[in-house]
Amino acid sequence: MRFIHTGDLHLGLQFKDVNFSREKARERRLELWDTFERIMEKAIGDKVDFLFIAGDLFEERYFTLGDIKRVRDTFAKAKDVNIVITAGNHDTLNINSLYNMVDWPPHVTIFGTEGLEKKEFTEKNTVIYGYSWDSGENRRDLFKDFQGIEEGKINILILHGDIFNRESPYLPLDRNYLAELGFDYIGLGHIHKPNIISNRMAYCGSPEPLDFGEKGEHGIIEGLIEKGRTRLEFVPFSNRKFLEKKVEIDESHGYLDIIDRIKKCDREEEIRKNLYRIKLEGIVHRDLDIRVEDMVKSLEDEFYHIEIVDNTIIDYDLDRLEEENRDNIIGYFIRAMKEKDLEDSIVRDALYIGLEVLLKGRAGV
Ligand SMILES: [Mn+2]
Repeated sequence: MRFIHTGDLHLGLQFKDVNFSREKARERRLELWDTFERIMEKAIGDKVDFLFIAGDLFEERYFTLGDIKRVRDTFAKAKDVNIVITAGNHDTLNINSLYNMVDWPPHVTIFGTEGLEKKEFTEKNTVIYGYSWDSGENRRDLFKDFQGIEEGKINILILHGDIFNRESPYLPLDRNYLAELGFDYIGLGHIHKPNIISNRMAYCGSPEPLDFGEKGEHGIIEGLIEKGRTRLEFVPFSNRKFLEKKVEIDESHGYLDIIDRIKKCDREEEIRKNLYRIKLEGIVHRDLDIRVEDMVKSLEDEFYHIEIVDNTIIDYDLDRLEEENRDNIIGYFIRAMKEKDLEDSIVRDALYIGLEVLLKGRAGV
């Protein structure tokens, strides 16, 4: 039995947590749709038996009736794939939800909200257990009446929940307990970082990353269950990646040097495609004013998306500062630090950071 496991697509997301222009947010929303459609095409092309969607397929706050019809029509094309859905906390299933506004084709199964349910797929010799959320928070004990898996069949569990935090308001799950139940595969949603927990359990992660909290590769899980063995593979699938890069500078670098170093933080084709947060680190010459807005403007044509965080510290003119502040705390501080070893980079950093605080305090008086 072959399957694709996805979830946390968040179709319709507004990207309010990301520093996007309206146009870029719109473009990114279209990319979420594109990735959803590519996953469906892959499921059809690979002739998988099942496509599991482990919650947060869409953002109910922003989704429309037209949108859910588009989802239905996309599913309709994959008529030979059993599509199995458990709703999560962003696409909850209840009387008002869009899930209930359309008629789903027979090969689409949406789990109910009354507790853990079992669905049988006789021709695939497979039973699937699942549960859909009906509200935004959830601490249900889904397994209190669980009768155990069915011997001789492939047993699958699909859930949207949290195996990492027992105090989580988002369906806390006991990982060890789940692992001992004997499922051939447990497909999880909710945590957006893809994570193969064991050879029979995985978070698929968001196939298209949604913000700088979701850095690196994102994709889908492909699985094969054969003769009691489960094989899993994470397959990168996203259009773009969120990436964070540190760029080190020192007192010798001018504005153009810094721009140049930022441009070289990654390969050109990557820079044109991905979403970057650049962290400037190190010591900057005292005459150089780092204005990140200006730098972003200078780099906008090269990068698809760039944000710059300035973590640099200023290289002060120590002799002049000491002279000007002979009788106050700034002067005492410089002298005290000079008595330690200023060649030592830790001492120097401490000096510069301390001076920044002291000089800012003075400016505020
Ligand atoms: Mn989610």
